[in-house]
Amino acid sequence: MFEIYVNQAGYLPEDRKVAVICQESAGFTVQDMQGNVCYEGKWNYFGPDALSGDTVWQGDFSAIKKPGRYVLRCEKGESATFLIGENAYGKLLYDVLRAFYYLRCGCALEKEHAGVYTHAACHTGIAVEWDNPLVKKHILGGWHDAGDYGRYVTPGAVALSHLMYAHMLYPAVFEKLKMNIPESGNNLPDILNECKWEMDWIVQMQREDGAVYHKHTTAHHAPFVMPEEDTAQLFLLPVSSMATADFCAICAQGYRVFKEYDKEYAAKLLAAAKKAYQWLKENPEFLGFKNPDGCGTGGYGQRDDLSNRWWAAAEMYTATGEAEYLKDAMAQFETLHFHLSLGWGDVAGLGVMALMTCQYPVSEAWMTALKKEVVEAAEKFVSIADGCGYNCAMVEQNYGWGSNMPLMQHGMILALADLVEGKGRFRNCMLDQLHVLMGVNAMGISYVTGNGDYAYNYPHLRPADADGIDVCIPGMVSGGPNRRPTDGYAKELGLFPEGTPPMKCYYDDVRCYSLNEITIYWNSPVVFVLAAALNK
Ligand code: 9MR
Ligand code: ZN
Repeated sequence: MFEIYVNQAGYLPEDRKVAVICQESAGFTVQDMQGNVCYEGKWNYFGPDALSGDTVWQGDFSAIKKPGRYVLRCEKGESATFLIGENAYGKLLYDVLRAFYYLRCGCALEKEHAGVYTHAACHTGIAVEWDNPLVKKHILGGWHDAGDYGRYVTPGAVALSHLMYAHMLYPAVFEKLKMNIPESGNNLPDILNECKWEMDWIVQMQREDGAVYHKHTTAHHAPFVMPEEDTAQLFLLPVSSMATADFCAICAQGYRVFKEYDKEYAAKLLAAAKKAYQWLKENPEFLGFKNPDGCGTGGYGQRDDLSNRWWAAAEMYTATGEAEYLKDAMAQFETLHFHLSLGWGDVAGLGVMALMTCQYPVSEAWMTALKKEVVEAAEKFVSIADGCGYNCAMVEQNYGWGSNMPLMQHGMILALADLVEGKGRFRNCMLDQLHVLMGVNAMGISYVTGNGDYAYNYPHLRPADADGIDVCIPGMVSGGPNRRPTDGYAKELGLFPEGTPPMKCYYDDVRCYSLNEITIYWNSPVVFVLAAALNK
């Protein structure tokens, strides 16, 4: 634990750089690894900060632009070391993107690509329908969702969408990025190779009639064993309208992305999307999802499917330019309680991203209104961040299960606002959210494994525990602080006495799934924000 908090990955040379300390100190120096003083700075008193419970001083060292590895020091202590340079986020981006490779299901992870984190092929059995075991389907692939081994359609579609939009909006960042995955060197950028792994799984989740199974899991979460040892019967859980709508949206988006590289594959995705859309039209009522008796894997239930249907319509229009989809999208939009949300449940923000990238005509008044939503949300985040000693754009309610998701989604929205406006006025605030994730937070911790001198290391992630290797697989993003942990251990351990500030409701322990699990949709927005940061 360090006394001075910095982004433990580092900073791009031209960006703002602000460290935090929570005790009074005369001033600080920035030193290189030889101990040479490169800069002397002063702490500026920020004052008491509500959500961390800390009294905060900030120290600006933006003046240092020379590439190198540095550390901050003062008479009260020091910071983690960090990089300044164009490549400050190189390892981080590589690791958070490669996390998806480590989560691949249905194949072995070989030494050549996985290093020490190998395992044999997993979840290769034949799945049966939960309600009718006579219906059997051999579905293979996808990413494990999280600390558990399930494959779920709605979160899978959302993570895919974040990654594919990162590539679509910031292609230069990924052009030459080689990920050392089995497909590296073919004609696709590696980020799309990784996406294809999930896409190939998701298309198998569609039923003959166009509807889409909600999830592909065992009846209960496996014990903490390696994935290939989780050999319990696999099930296809009932179809839901959310899964069908998200499936439709992601296949339509996939069509746009893959048609540049593989027309046949893209056409297959569009056909699947159309079939799902047809089912949605014929089944306009909400078909939600609740775990049936005897099933205990993740629920991913929702109260309605309005945002999912709107995302689907928006992606279908953007993919095809057919007027009927736009008409549907506009009608769906009217029924929504619109939130610019990019999560596994409310996906309305992804519909906005579809229309923002649409080549076909969309009414100017409507586009103006949608863009205004983005810019106003970003302005709100700036004002929240200005009121926080850590420059964090989060309110108390955001500190729930997986709080690093709103943190990074706010970063995504700040990036989108800059795309909409083209003035760059939200860049600092967007980067601040990344800095929070990477160490400028009340725990002084990096929430990405293997990245930073003081990074968390014990996620609730089955293989990371079962492999017997103490150093965790790198690039895994923790769910992060949760002011109302629901797992037994957090309670049993008496971790957070009444009044613990939300930003401090965190503990690095494998047992604490409501504080320290990982998921694909907590990693994917980090990839997006990093791409925005690097796209200059
Ligand atoms: O990420 C989900 C979080 O927003 C919910 O509050 C929580 C409880 O319903 O579930 C989380 O999702 C979990 C999923 O159900 C199963 N795989 C692991 C997910 C992360 O903990
Ligand atoms: Zn598996």
